[in-house]
Amino acid sequence: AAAQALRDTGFAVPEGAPWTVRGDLAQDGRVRIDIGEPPAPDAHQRFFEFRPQVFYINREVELLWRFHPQYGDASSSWGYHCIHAAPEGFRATRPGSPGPTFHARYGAPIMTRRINDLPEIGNQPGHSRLRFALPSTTSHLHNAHTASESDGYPNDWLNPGEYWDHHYANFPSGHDDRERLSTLWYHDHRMDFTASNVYAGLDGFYFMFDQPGAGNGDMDDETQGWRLPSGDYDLPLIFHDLLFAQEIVARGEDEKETGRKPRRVGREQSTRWTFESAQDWSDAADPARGVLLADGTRKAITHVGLSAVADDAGKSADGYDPSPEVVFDGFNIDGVIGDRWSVNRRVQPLLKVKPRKYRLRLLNGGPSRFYDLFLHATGVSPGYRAAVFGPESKEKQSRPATQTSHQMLVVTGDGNFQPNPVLVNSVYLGVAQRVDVIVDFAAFGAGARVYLVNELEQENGRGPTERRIRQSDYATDQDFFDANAQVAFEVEAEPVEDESRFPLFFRDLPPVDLSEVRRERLWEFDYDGGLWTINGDIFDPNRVDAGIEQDSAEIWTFRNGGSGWHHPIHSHFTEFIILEQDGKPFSQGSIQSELTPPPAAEQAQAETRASDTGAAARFESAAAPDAEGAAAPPQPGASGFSTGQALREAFPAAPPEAREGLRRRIETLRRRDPEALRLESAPADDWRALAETYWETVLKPQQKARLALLHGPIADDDPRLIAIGEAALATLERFVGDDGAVDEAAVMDVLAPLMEGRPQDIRFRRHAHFAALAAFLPQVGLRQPMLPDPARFMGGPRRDVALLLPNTEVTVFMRWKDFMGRHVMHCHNVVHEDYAMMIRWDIVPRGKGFDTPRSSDSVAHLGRETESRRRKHIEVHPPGGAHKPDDS
Ligand SMILES: [Cu+2]
Repeated sequence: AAAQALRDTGFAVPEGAPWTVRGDLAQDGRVRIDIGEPPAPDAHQRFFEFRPQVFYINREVELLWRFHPQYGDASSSWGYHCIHAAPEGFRATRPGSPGPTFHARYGAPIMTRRINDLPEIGNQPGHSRLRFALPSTTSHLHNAHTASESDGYPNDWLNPGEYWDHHYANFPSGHDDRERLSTLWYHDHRMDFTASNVYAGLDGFYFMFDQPGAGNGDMDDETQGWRLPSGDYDLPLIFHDLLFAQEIVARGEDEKETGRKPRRVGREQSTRWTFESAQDWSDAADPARGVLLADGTRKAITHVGLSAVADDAGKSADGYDPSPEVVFDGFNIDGVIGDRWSVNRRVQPLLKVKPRKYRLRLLNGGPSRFYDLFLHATGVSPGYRAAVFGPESKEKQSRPATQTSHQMLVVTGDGNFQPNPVLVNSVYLGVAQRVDVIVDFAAFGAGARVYLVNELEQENGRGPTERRIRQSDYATDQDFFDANAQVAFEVEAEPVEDESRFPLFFRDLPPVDLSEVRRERLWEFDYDGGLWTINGDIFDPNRVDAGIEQDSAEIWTFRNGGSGWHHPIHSHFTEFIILEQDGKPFSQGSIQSELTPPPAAEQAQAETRASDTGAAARFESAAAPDAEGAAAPPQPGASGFSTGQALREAFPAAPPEAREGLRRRIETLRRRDPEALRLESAPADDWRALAETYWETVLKPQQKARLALLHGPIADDDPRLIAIGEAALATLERFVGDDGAVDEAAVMDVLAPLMEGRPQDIRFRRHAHFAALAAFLPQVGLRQPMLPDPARFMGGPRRDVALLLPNTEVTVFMRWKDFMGRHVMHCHNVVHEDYAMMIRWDIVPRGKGFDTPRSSDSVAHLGRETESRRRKHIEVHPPGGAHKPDDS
């Protein structure tokens, strides 16, 4: 009857949908569950415009988990048990952590009923064995375009036995296709307990794909659209560092109660294991669990992780070896650092991979550690490095292969497709950041071991030291990998089909339109008396710190008031476009972002070239894709793009204010760093020779590697390679006068067609001129043509986490569309967040915005009563029988 009532209001309830069914779920009869009342359409903004087409029930459960073969059978963890509710019946994933990977699609809205089935806290049997976490939960889908009431607001928490409906409308902000996102993740966001609850296991991936027939795009199918590696070859990898207890007692019970002796298996006794003895988790994972496709079906995909020993803690724990429990120091306000590396909550797993391309979705799940990930390999086939990726310097060429990292092709940063793929040496991840890379394992050859190694030193929760962990500090390469690799891949011999491609273009970023800006705000992040503050205040859900007008944009500046702290800053609901860092402009063409403090040991050396280093590091990676495009225009057959159309889409006529903005940026650059646009140290008759040297030693190997990715092995005299060099040098000649100074008029002349929307007047592909400028100008002024540090990808120009390094500032542009209501901005070192480094901001009607904090009582927006959606569900009762541990 309830379902019929819903249908009468126009809600598309499928026949036999979950809210008409009660009884056993089709999961080997384990769980009988009553899922409560149908969802209430009027509790959701724009429900009828985005009617749910796919229904899930996601239970948060406590379970037994095997972190590592040497750590015993079953530690405690929290995770998810997800059920797809279809007219033809229920299908469930096996409980596990991370939770199931959602394969969502634009155009296919989802309704997920989240049920808190966690045990109560307490010491009695059957109560939670994770003493540090709080079984009170909310769930944030980071950084989806989701209405407030479904967004997992920190105060919208549930207690055990309650449920909450999350409506994921799955449409891009403002219906602008450039706003589309890709790799998202969901995680607990409970006020004051986010760090502990995520650490306990409450997180998972949510992928967004484009709908079939959308033309170009990310289709979840490597025969369509951009043809990225898909299905089995699209691997989610979530990084958590963990700390295990030194002493454990069987299933966390007190010795007093059980009379059993504690068994020591923790940190002191278990030495770090080695990859030589690694268990292959790819074989152990149950292929029939853990992935939810957009149409609600499950597909057999082998993922590491996602597989519990048993769920419903306390009901099925007998017979297991006592195992070390993860521990969490809830009173450490700096941040929590573990000494074991887990990927998908397996400690240093080994995965067997096919000799072909993979898309690796890298996610820093926190709570507090930063990563700088490099790809290393052992047992590589001869000829691999020269033919495919190429050493980026002669210095590296002379080192043993195992001591040279291999490049990765970045496709997304924080879920945003980059305008072009970017070839990088490392991927830097602040907490909550995601970067998707493509790695071709075929290139390494059968039997090769490929390691993803974190080389960023971090000793406490305050942030990384920025010192590189050096391979040469270890007695053997294997010691280095065992100590620092997060995950290892072993390349199998048997060839498989690989229909995936490396596209030349993805989509363009949404434009910055300063005419949309209604307000500018400054947020200063600091520390005060044991709490983390924003503008001097701690989080108060009843105080609204910013009133943002619906359908407007704002410019926010994040300022780090501390000299010893790193803060990865995240704001919900909409992406940042980074305008400036420390007052220096961030151009759309530059991919590298934050200016990284040079390693301490190299500080003195760096100071002598300080004015060049920043610019060089920023622009280095931008040069790779763009300079190549200068001579090798995109092939319509390869990418599906027509060049003219891509250019028209990329450069509509820019409004006068944008043109003015660009002019201002150039002026700012000149004012702040007068050397930036000059070649002062290059004698007029030498600059061309310096440029040629730089081409030969740095850019050419990079371009060769990039061409090789696209077209196969490339010879030194390949005409395409030569053309790139000539085009870049010609561009440089056009911009640089005989005296070595930049001809600003010439630069503006080249920029004009872009700003005025006359793409047909552009001789080279977009950004080619910028790239030549950016790559060459700083370089030819350097005495040493080598970069001090390999190019590192730190997230790109559009993202949802801004890395706020000590004593720095980041200025971003954001726009808010489509929904009203309350959200938060906070530090994503989630320990800092829990110690109050968060603000509430509300989207309010036009004309009702405000600058200074107000009481929430005085803020009118939709007036929806979120309390009304917190319902008690009737009962959940596991059948009682022990659930046998599976092979994992
Ligand atoms: Cu912080």
